[in-house]
Amino acid sequence: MSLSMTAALEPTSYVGFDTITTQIEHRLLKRGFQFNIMVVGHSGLGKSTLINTLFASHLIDTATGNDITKLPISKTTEMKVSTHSLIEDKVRLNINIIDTPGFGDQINNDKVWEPIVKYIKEQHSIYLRKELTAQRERHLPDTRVHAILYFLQPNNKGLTKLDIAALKKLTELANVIPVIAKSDALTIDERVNFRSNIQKQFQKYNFKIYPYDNEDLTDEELELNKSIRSIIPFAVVGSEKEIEVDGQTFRGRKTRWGAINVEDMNQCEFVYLREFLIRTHLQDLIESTSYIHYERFRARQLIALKENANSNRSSAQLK
Ligand SMILES: Nc1nc2c(ncn2[C@@H]2O[C@H](COP(=O)(O)OP(=O)(O)OP(=O)(O)O)[C@@H](O)[C@H]2O)c(=O)[nH]1
Ligand SMILES: [Mg+2]
Repeated sequence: MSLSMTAALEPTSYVGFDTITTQIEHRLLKRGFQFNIMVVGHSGLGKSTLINTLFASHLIDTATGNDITKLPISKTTEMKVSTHSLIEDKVRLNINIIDTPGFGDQINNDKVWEPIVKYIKEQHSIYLRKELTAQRERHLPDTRVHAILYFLQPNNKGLTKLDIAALKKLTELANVIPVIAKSDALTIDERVNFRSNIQKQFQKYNFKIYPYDNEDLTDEELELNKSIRSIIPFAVVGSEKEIEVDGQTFRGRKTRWGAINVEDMNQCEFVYLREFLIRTHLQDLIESTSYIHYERFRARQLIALKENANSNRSSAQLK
């Protein structure tokens, strides 16, 4: 029997299979979407604050800054996973936020990324075990880390040794999106310069920074990725507070140079980050985690299992 592709026919009367997209949509809407995002970087860079700014909700605790009356000061001291459900229109987004303690606080900062690496691998491993059981659940719960926001200090120099070591590990395991934290500390010119230095370092060390191109993408999507790559790392400013300037209130910060509106594209790149992360690449982040990072983990594990089984068998034969 041979299967041949023929030219597409248009039925003579309406059949209705064009509703399949709506049918899929209904099913997906019912189930909701799962997105797992992790923040990593040096201590006190506004990691927890940015997450709250991003989802416009107070999801996790942050340091309270000067306001020591509001104890306890919520510096992140251990890895914390919090689960939230947000609703917009008919879409339910379940978010797991993995907040990690800042680097640089420990006496020995040699391997501070190890618990983070361990967490990411563990989620892959949990998923794989679920996948390999004889009676699989219909929808496996997904805790795999879909995006890591990596915070760089606005030091106007470049990556620290710790950043280099951590980024090397993390970019091999997950989708890493670096941001320049607290960029209100830099002038616009300084940001441009700093970014270009960092981009050169990324190239030098050959870090695979998200987004990735692939053959499924259209020309427009490739073009979009290219323009995103040119502004990575995004220079962001986070704030949970509304401030009032000249009768206008907005989410922002007061700085030495005046007030910064985090939503204003001319003042910081927070809006670009949100656009990219949530409005254009949310699905791609989830898919690339599964197809690239998890797949690599899965292949390695299964090969190792097989080799183990083979060597057990041959040692049994030797006995
Ligand atoms: N100037 C400035 N301050 C910020 C920014 N984002 C957060 N902050 C402030 O920086 C302090 C630390 O913020 P957090 O969000 O707790 O920082 P973190 O990175 O989670 O800190 P650790 O959990 O201790 O690593 C708080 O006082 C924030 O208000 C920013 O973009 N610019
Ligand atoms: Mg924190």
